[in-house]
Amino acid sequence: MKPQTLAAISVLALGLPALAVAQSTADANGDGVLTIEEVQAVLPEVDADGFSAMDTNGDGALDEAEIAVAQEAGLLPPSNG
Ligand SMILES: [Ca+2]
Ligand SMILES: [Ca+2]
Repeated sequence: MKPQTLAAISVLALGLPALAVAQSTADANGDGVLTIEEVQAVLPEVDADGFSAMDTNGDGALDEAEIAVAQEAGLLPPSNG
């Protein structure tokens, strides 16, 4: 195994929660929260009702905590999916 590979694995293991990776993938504008448009870009089957169910504080965007809850509830796929 090459040193670069080991370093990459260490970064993954120590640093980034898998959640942050998924969030950054879907977070098209990089503001740290997911709007319904950003969710639907990766999960077209999510409708307004589904989004509202995940947006527990009703601010129109999913923050990190809301995404985590949605993933635990099975409303969003796991971060590595
Ligand atoms: Ca965003
Ligand atoms: Ca919210």
